[in-house]
Amino acid sequence: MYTFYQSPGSSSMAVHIGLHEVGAPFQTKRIVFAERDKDPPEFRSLNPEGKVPTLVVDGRPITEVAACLYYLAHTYPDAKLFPFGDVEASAQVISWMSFVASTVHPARRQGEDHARMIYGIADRRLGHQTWAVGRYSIADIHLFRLFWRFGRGLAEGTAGFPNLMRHYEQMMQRPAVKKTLEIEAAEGYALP
Ligand SMILES: N[C@@H](CCC(=O)N[C@@H](CS)C(=O)NCC(=O)O)C(=O)O
Repeated sequence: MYTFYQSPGSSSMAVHIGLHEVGAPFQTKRIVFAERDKDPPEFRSLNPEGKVPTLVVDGRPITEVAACLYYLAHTYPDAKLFPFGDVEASAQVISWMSFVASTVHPARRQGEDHARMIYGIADRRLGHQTWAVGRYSIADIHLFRLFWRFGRGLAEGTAGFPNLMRHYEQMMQRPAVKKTLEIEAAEGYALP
């Protein structure tokens, strides 16, 4: 049983989707950004940065969306969330997740114009492919969560990102995504 530190609507949503995709047993501990003094007392020793997601496996924390998703994909290979055995496709998954974490994630804080420019790059990079890398993978989960969040804060809407919109609609059909959104919406999003 994993312990999953999360906050509805935040980066941890990607890992929440991953947990449902693989069917792993987990218990949730919620971090409320508006009440950081109420963080569980053990949280900072597990993740000194104090960020979600933090996934605890046998007492040991895994932090960062990419690492948590990588762990789940490799621990539950039957879920087929990673292109095992294909080195080039594996490198592409890592490339996408690095791009999402280092370039796409921070974009929104630099203003809508900058964010639209970065999401334009992501849109062109995705192109007409159904999934980021040949077939569905953890890269799609990571990309989806950022676009989901981006779309909510946009004054000008998501027009101009046809490939990301198509990807978003495909993701919204997945049972693990539906289940995660249902649970997190019921908890109440605290959008960072
Ligand atoms: N690079 C991290 C980013 C995680 C992150 O920024 N989490 C935010 C929520 S979206 C957080 O926990 N913020 C709380 C804080 O900064 O104190 C990842 O990919 O997991």
